[in-house]
Amino acid sequence: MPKPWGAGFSQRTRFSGSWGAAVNAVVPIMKRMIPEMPIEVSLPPVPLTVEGASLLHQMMRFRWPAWRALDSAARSGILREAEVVLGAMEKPADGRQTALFSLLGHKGDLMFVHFRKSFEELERAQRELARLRLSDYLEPASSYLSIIELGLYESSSDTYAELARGGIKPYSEEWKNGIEAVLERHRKAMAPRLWPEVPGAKYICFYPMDRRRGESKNWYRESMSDRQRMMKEHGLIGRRYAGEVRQIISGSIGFDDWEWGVDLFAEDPLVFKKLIYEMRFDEVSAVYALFGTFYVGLRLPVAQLGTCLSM
Ligand code: 76R
Repeated sequence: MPKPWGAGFSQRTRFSGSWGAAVNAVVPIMKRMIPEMPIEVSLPPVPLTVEGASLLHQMMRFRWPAWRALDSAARSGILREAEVVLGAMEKPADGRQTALFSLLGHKGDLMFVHFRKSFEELERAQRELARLRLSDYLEPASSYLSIIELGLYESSSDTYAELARGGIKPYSEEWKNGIEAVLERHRKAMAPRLWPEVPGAKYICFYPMDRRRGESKNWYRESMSDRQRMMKEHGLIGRRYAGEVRQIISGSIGFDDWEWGVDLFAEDPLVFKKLIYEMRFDEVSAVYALFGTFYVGLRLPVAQLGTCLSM
């Protein structure tokens, strides 16, 4: 009986070295098995990822002149309706939650951050918000669609190498089952990070970003071992801020205009500046990172919406 794929992967001992070492170990076997196939072709360049919550950020401008023109009874009626609906959406329920933020600057006034189980649920959340009378006073300024993603750079090479050692042809049914078994294990182990509540910190910093695909510097042409090394260094810098900042990385390739969304949550906004500044010197940011628009805001509990919009 062959052992089910994924069963042996928890022991990291056999491939505890670098990706390069793993490739060296695999080459002779691969040559014997599929001599016509160069190693770069046979081992996928894409890191394995596991995905969790579907995310929609909606940045809205508030129509102050129209709001101001209402009498106070009309305003409180609209607020009461909004508080009931948004109050229910704000309560975390099994991976579903909508949080409100009051944005600083001209890029928007309010940001709604929806965490849901699927795009279908996100679409419903978007409609629930649009149906509120309060929405007559909200004007979309921007939005961002993504899915929480954990990149498995550390273990992707081990997994690919282990399957290759077993003589399993890349992209075959057996290979796909092997990969799926490994991913399922990771999904279970990482469930709390894949389906988090919106962190309760006072401040949010959200921005989208790309990895550079330039003529001379192109992340997507770098070897797996180089990317793995750079991502490891990135993670080490990040970990120094572990107690001060919560980061949620969401993937948006195929969903939105940038490749990743970065959400940072902290009690002190200065931490955003320090962390992001320090990361600018890290190779993966210094050479390969391109950034979109930054949005910084304060958490706005729904119970305080009325005060925030009071005249
Ligand atoms: O998820 C993990 O904790 C594992 C290690 C890790 C990965 C895989 C990690 C750690 N990140 C990962 C992936 Mn990150 N991160 C950013 C930015 O401003 C910049 O220069 C970059 C924006 C910040 C501030 C940040 C913070 N990270 C990614 C990816 C996906 C890339 C890919 O897969 O190719 C991007 C785009 C990205 C960007 N990262 C951490 C942090 C912090 C604070 C950590 C440590 C978290 C912790 O250990 O608690």
